[in-house]
Amino acid sequence: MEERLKELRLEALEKVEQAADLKSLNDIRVAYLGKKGPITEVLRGMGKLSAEERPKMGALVNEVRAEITEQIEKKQALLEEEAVQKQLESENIDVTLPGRPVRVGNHHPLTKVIEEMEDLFIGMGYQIAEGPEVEQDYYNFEALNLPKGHPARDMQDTFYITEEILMRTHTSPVQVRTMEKHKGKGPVRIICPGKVYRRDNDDATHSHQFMQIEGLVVDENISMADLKGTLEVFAKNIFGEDREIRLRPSFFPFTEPSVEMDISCKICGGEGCHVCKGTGWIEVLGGGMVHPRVLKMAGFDPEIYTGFAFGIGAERIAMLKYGVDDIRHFYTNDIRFLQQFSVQE
Ligand code: 2NL
Repeated sequence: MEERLKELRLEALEKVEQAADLKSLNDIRVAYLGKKGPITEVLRGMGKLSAEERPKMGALVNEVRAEITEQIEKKQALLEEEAVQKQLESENIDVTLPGRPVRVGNHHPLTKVIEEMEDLFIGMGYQIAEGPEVEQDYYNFEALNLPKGHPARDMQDTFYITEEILMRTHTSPVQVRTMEKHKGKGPVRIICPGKVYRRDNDDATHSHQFMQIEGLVVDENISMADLKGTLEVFAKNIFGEDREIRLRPSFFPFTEPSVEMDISCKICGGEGCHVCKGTGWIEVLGGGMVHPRVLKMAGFDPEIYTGFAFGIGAERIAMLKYGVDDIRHFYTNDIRFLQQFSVQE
């Protein structure tokens, strides 16, 4: 019996030693120490022993059982520790790795120049006014001194929806609507940015849809000098303090007198080059003193009030500012083009 116990001890300890995981270790515990195990069996056979042998054998059984239990517990602690270690390793995070970059987009170049111009005019006390892109003939033409049959209506080919409804060809109708709201009382100081539409064939310098910013000031004693000073501030702010401006006489049905403004060419400094076509000057916008008939139709007394207005093509400004040679780049959404206008500036 003693031999059998010693054998069991060796056998069990070796198996415990070799157990690879917690499950097999538990199987060993059940197999050797469980109710149906060999040690319990030995205990049961103790009844057959003599009174002298019984305590001796009892002590040995307890010793063997204690030793196996102890080794199982040690092994269990070891395997548990190993399992934790393994899990920690698999969940290890290298906090020194660089993060995945969050791709930040950027504003469209047209949005950028428009916001820049808005900021400038807001700083000079103007308000921003908006209005419908689908307009009535009256606000787009009639109220701007372009009655039906006027030859100047042919100057702008128009997308008509019905005989009386059209896609606005400029943002002037917003200005007319704003003047009406003022009910003949100044001052009015607004800029109107927005989409406008013309029946044009698209090419490098024409687009059937483009962005315009118009400005309008109506008050007592507004003169051409105010227009010139305002446009000079605009030109130097947007294109640089080193730029000169000049006004040339022009014609628009809604202003009298009318002017066009040029800025000095930065590429050649006035010498003449391909950008300014040899003149040293680049045309950037049109404007003038609001025609008295336009003031009158919008409810202002032209004997008391005068005003100036101007119209700027946002694409033209962006092309000059950023050196873009084809207006279609603004609308074809080539990401390589658009990404060149990201944060750094
Ligand atoms: C251009 C020229 C211009 C205006 C727009 C205007 C508006 C009202 C009254 C009088 Cl309500 N004038 N706007 C005046 C002169 C020129 O635009 O070449 N734009 C791209």
